[in-house]
Amino acid sequence: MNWTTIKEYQEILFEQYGHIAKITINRPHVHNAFTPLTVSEMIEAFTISRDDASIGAIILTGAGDKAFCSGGDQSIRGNGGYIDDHNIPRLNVLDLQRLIRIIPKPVIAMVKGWSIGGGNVLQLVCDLTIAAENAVFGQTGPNVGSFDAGYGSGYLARVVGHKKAKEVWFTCRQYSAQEALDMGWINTVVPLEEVENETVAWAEEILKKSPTAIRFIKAAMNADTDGLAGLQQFAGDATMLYYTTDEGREGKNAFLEKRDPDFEKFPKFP
Ligand code: S0N
Repeated sequence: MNWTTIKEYQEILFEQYGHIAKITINRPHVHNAFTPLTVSEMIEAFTISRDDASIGAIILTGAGDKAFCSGGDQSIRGNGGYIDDHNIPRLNVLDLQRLIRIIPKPVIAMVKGWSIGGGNVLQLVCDLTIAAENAVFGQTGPNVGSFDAGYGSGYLARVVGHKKAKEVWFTCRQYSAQEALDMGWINTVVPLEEVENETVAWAEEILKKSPTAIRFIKAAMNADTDGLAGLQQFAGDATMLYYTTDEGREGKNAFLEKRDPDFEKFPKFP
């Protein structure tokens, strides 16, 4: 597959193939553990992908075949978060989790090897997960003095059920790709050498569908899980759509033309 670079970064790769963007955590020497810089670079790449109308789907993955991501880089974990170049402790991966949830395009995790800790929460918040046969999933928080009590726990419980989610966190066991598939944690498992073709095939299949329909389905499912914040996202999508209608434009035009709006002409659908 011929990926072309969209922008150069220090700790990620950001590439495009057709209408698909691929964001790759590029720290294979630490199983793609992330730093505040890795995360801020991912946030920028996701934001560029969101704004670029030519991009319809985004793949998130890790460099090499050994790991998707092993979570926060423990070597720079300080008091209150992961320490950045300005000596500020950050947990900015939480902002990235939210961005992946609200970006109105499908985000697909392509998992090879370890998907562990905060890395595994990243694959969880992606809309779909395509795993290679060598993928291993698990949380380590209670072993290493951390925990993700947000999406990492509550949303995991929605996805795999409360009993399994508690098992995952209480025991810190590691699960094979097949076990994760059986739990409904991921979408499919394929041989390692096929995982990229398979992930691109899924993205291309979705790209043939109505982008507005996909946008609303994603927002609706997230609204169900995210409460008022999810509803705000869904409502914003509805407003965007309303702005494209004659009825929506009539209100703005009437204001600018200093006249009363004429809404009577618009149909009152059942
Ligand atoms: C993935 C594991 C199981 C792989 O084991 P394996 O194959 O034996 O490889 P290793 O020899 O262990 O690793 C190879 C090299 O990579 C380094 N390394 C691996 N993971 C990390 C990491 N996370 N940080 C820093 N370095 C890492 C190894 O040290 C080794 O280097 P060398 O060769 O130089 O010795 C195994 O590696 C493993 O268990 N890794 C640690 C997994 C882990 O505990 N991750 C952190 C979990 N917590 C989070 O991710 C928190 C996320 C977060 O930000 C957050 C979000 C919301 C709320 C709270 C938090 C929070 O911070 O708490």
